[in-house]
Amino acid sequence: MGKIVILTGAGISAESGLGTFRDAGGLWAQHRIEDVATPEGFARNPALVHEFYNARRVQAAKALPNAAHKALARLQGDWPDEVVIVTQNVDNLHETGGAERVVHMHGTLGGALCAACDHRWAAPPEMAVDEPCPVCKAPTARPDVVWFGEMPYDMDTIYDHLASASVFAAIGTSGQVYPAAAFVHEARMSGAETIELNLKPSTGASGFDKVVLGPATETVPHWVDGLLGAR
Ligand code: BJW
Repeated sequence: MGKIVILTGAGISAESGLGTFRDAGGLWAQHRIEDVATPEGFARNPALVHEFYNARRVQAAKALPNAAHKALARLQGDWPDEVVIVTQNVDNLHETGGAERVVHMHGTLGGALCAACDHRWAAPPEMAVDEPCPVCKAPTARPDVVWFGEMPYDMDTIYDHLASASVFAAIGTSGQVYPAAAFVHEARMSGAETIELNLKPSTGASGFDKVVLGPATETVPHWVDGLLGAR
């Protein structure tokens, strides 16, 4: 059997109505990355960055988990060994879909972070410029998400899991953002079987043992059924 490590990206939430970043008409077609997803952009224009994340927080709060999120939760509950879900997504659809342990390597829309003292707290639905940190009172509250140039969260834990994985799956991610894009190589070096599930082959598709194409709401439940049926 063995441990299964699953990396998810924006594609798994696309059929829940949340936009991806790099697909046609995606978030990066509407906003400049440098303006809304870097610490420098936040320093230049915090109002714009809060506006971007406030809108996404409202949209994410209305979204419902889809069949792919629910299938992964079922796998986590029924697989006899550990199933680790590492998501790059800042929504909470894995959790509302029933998953119990989720590593949010790029943070969450539900979190606020003090840029001065690193204190974290639950974000209000709308964050505002100059909102004070509840602990140090500095007016430096920001969304608790990981921007370009910042260190993603829980990297030591993730690399430990990759080193002991029997199966590694990447679902709905373009493979264009590091370090997540390199997880498949880490897992392969540890002897894991690797599989990509995506609408179309990602940038790193040739690095996987197997690639399954189609919408996540179809491919993921089918893949999970196969794993659980083969036990
Ligand atoms: C479907 C579907 C359906 C659609 N069914 N599928 C030069 C070389 C290498 C690296 C670097 C470099 N220069 C700079 C870097 C590092 C940089 C980086 O990677 N830059 C690249 C642009 C080159 N990375 C960083 O800065 C990271 N930090 C870092 O590296 O720290 C140092 C370090 C070193 C070593 C170890 C550890 C650390 C931080 C990256 C932070 C990314 N932040 C964002 C914003 C987060 C908050 C937010 O949500 O706003 O994270 S950017 C954005 O991209 C977001 C996503 O999580 C991330 C990945 O996107 P994702 O999920 O793959 O979405 P898309 O849109 O790209 O793809 C969607 C996919 O779904 C597609 O494949 C579709 O086909 C598919 N799809 N519908 C199935 N229905």
